[in-house]
Amino acid sequence: MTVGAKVVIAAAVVGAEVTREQSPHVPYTPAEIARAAVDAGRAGAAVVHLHARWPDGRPSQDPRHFREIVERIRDAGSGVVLQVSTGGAVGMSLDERLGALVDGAEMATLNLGTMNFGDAVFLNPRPDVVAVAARLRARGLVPECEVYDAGMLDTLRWLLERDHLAPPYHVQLVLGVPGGMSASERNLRFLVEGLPAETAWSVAGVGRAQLPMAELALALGGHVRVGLEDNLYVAKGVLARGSDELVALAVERALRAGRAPATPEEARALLGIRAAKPHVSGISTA
Ligand code: KMH
Ligand code: ZN
Repeated sequence: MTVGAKVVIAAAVVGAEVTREQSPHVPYTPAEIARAAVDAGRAGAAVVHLHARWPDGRPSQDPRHFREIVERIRDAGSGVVLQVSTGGAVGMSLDERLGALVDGAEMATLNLGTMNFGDAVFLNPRPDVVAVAARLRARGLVPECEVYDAGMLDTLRWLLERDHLAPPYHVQLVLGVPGGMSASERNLRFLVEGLPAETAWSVAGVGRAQLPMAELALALGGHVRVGLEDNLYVAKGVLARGSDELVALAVERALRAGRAPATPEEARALLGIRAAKPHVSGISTA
């Protein structure tokens, strides 16, 4: 790692699993999700990882929801890097999940394997992984490879060897999902050692591991993801009022570690994303 290298802070502002019963601060509507993303950007996030919801909170991969979220973020003047989820929620078909690939997205997730996800199964058979990678390439999106377990790094190498995947790509080490690898220092170090050379990586620790994992990533030269998708609390028993609060804590930790947060433009350069095209609003205010 270059000493003092900038850190890309990503905010996962909603996800598919957390509910308003767990925290009243979970955003549901496109307007709420967009506001959470804009606030996270103001707090120091360079990237926002986006899911959508129906107004009643059910997970949605409906392109209309994603289009509205993207439009609202840009209408608010935010330049954050827009990363959409192709993971969606467990139980969704691959076609449904790919509804998130709307114009304006710059990155999208590529989940590298099937796994238990709590009591459910998150299906990502290898032919589907290859199909998603091809779709992202066709759309010019930078893939963020979601890695939950060590064997998924072998799948990463398999994809690279067969040119299903090529740089630029980014790796998110998601630790602490029940069914995946737990969020421990030993596991993080093991995964980082196993990454292909020159791979940009980040860690997303689930639950109370979020900030400790972020601190470790800062020390090891990685990037960090925080936000309500993975963790609802700023401290034991204290709910975060939004993902921006968690971003602010990550910024504080980053500065303390001598890693200034990257701006969205710096993040685009680090992640190999072409600069975002100028935005012309498509949202009707009527
Ligand atoms: N909701 C999880 C089942 C992604 O965004 O690509 C999958 C997920 C990963 O959140
Ligand atoms: Zn996600």
